[in-house]
Amino acid sequence: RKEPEQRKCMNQDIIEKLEELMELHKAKLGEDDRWRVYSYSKCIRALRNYPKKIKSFNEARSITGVGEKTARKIMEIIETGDLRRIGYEKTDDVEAINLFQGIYGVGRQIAYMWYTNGCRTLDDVRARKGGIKLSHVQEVGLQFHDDINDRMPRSEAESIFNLIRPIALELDEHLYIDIMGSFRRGKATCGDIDIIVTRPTSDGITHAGLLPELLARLHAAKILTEDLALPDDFSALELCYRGLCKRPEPDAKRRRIDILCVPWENRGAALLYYTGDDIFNRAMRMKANVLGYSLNQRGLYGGVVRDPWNRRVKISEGNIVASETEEEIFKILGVPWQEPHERVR
Ligand code: DCP
Ligand code: MG
Ligand code: MN
Repeated sequence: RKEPEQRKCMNQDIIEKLEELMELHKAKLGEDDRWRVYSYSKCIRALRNYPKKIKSFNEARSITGVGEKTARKIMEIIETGDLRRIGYEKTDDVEAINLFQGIYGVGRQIAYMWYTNGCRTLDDVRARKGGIKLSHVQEVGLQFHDDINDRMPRSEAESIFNLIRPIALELDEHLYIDIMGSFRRGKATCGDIDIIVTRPTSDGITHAGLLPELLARLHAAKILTEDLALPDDFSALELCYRGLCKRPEPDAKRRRIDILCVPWENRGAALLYYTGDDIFNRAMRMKANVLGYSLNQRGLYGGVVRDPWNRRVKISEGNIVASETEEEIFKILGVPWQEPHERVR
């Protein structure tokens, strides 16, 4: 469902084959498959950054992250244009499991279980072959499988947003609402619509209570059609909704929609997080960590104390040093400002 990669590199043919193989291992459950996915992803990253077309085994082997077995695979791709291993790994379990994992709400474990119960196709799942049971979310995911796996043109995301915005502003004319994600990055197609909602607090009113009322109105307007995930606790400060929506035309497709409702003072960090892309976010978080900060969708935190034995564990959360604007966060991290469309890997 990800936007196809535009950027080409010197070893694109090799990367594509290794990615195909990696995807096959991703579908499997074994400990060794997990390890292979990790090692192929490292190798693919190294190949992306390698500036020359690889010509020999020794050259491939000299790249950090490329082991002996991978170097042999690289040579096979160079010499034959193919990788036989892909064929061996493409067993029917992998195909069925990949298919089932394409259903919203279905992970690897469930997909595997359905396979074990004899399901091979979506129709098998629809027929509940093997006596399998589906959660409500999986049922919705199955019913709208094709719609959900289709990316929408940017114009459709915009037109749905233009239906939502007036309804939101009618609820509270002071609220701030905008589209984030791939749309804000200027992509031609969007996998879903990511909406952020917040509200200035200068008159003493906050964003609290906005989301449930907005959801009720969007349901009443028949724009929201199915809920996939509601916040566990509507009194939390930061709320995230996932669902399906559609335009009013009878033949309109269901589209995935995410709505994030955040406190006004966290809006900059939320905008930054929700604009992405995910790889850019990872780079920003890493940069923050290196400088002794910690970055999440709520803000940039300073004075974080980490457990020296396990750097992932924070002994002290620290305190927010920036969260109101994206600009401040870039500035403190010493990262030159990047427009949303530039925020890609
Ligand atoms: N995000 C992230 N890490 C994740 C998931 C999301 O940092 N694991 C952030 C960055 C994403 C943004 O949230 O850009 C929106 O998430 P989406 O999954 O909707 O991704 P995009 O909007 O970027 O792409 P798509 O067009 O496929 O929806
Ligand atoms: Mg998105
Ligand atoms: Mn999303």
